[in-house]
Amino acid sequence: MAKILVCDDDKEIVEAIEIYLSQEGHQILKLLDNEDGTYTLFVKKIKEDFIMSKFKYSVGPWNVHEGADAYGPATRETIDLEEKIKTFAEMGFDAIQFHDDDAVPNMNELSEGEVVSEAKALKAMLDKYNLKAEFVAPRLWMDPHTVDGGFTSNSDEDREFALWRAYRSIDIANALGCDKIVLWLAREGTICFESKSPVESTKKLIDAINKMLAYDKNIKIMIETKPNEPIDRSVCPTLGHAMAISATSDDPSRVGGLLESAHAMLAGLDPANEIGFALAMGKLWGVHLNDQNGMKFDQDKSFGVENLRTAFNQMKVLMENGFGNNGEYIGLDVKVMRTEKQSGSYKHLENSLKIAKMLEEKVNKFDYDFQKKCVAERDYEALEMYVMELLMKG
Ligand code: GLO
Ligand code: MG
Repeated sequence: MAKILVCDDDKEIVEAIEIYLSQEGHQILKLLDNEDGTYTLFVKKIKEDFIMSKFKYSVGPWNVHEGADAYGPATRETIDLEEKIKTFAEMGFDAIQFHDDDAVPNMNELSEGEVVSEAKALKAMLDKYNLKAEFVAPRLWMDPHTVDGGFTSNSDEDREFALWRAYRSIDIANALGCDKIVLWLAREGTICFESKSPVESTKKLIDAINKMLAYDKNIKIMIETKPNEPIDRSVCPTLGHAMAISATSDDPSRVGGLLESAHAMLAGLDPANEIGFALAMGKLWGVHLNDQNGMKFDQDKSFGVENLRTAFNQMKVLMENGFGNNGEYIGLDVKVMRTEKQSGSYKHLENSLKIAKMLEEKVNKFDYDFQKKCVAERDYEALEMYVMELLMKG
C-alpha cells in the first residue's frame, strides 16, 4: 500500500488524480480529507502487468455484447450503458465511440431539440468518468428505412431519412464535444448488382457527404471502409476508395478514413499497408484494431490473436508516423467469443489492450540500425528472421 498526499484544496483535482491512478493500475483504498486543504489517498497496485502506452485508446458500447450471431440467440445478459462506461474507464480507456442511437436511444421518435438535450445528459455521464467521446456514427443498417441502403438507397424518402440521421449524428457529436462522425457504409452497395448503378451510387454517396460538410463547417467525416458484409459489393471498399471520395468532395481537408484491420483483410489487403497509405495522405484519423482468420465473415477477433506479425506492423506504422499526435485514438473494435460467460464480457478488451501495449513495447525494441544494415546488404532473409525472433523471444 502506498500513501499519496494531494496538496490542493480543489476536490475536482483529487477526483482527476483518482481516475488517473486507477487507469495506471492502482486501486484507491481510502481518501482522507486532512481538512487543511490537503487530501491523503491510500492506494494499492493491483495490475502488476500494467504497461505504459504512448497512445490513447477508445472503445464502443457495442464491443460488449450479448453474443447473438446470425445463427443463434444471445448467450449473455445486456449490460447497462453507464455500467459499461464505468468499466471502460476503470480499464484505462480514454474515449468512447458511439452510434447515434447508443447515445440517444429511440432518436427517431424525438425532435431535434430533444435529441440534443439527451446527448447533453450523456456528456455529463462521460465527464463523470473523465472520458471523451471520439465520434458518433449514424447506425443506418438497423432501421426499416434503410433496408436497401441509406445514402445510396433507390428510395428518395430513405435517402432523406439517412441524411436526417447523419445530421442528428453531427448534432450529437457537437453536444458530446467531439468533431468527428464515422460513416461505416454497411448497406451502401448491392446485394444484386443490377439493382443500382455503381456510378450513380458513388455520386450519391459524394453528394450526401457534401451535404454533411455544408451542414456543419467544423465537422470531420471518417469513412470506415469495408468490402462486403452485410452487403455483397460495397461502393467504398478500401481506404484508397475513401481517399478518392475525399479528394472529390467539397472539402477534402474534412473527409478522412478509419481503417479496421479485419475489413482490410476481408478485402485481401494488409491492414498495415492500408494504414500506411492513409497516413501518407494525412487522412488516417481513426483505426479499429482487431483480427480476422482469413476471408470469411467479419470476426472482430482480439487484436493480434490470428496474425501477430501484421498486428506488430500495424502498430509499427502507427508509431513511426506519429499517429495520435493530433489527438487520434486507437479504437479496439473487438467482440468477445459467444462461448464466454457473463463474467467474461470484457476479457477480449482486456486482452486486446494488453496485446496492443505489448506490441508497442516490441516496436520500441525494434533495432533500426540492424534493419538499415539488412536493407543496405539486401539481406531480407536476415531481416525477416530478426522480426520473428523479436516477436517470439520474451
Ligand atoms: C462492422 C463495423 C462496426 C463499426 C461501428 C462504427 O463491421 O466495424 O463495428 O465500426 O458500427 O460505425
Ligand atoms: Mg469497425
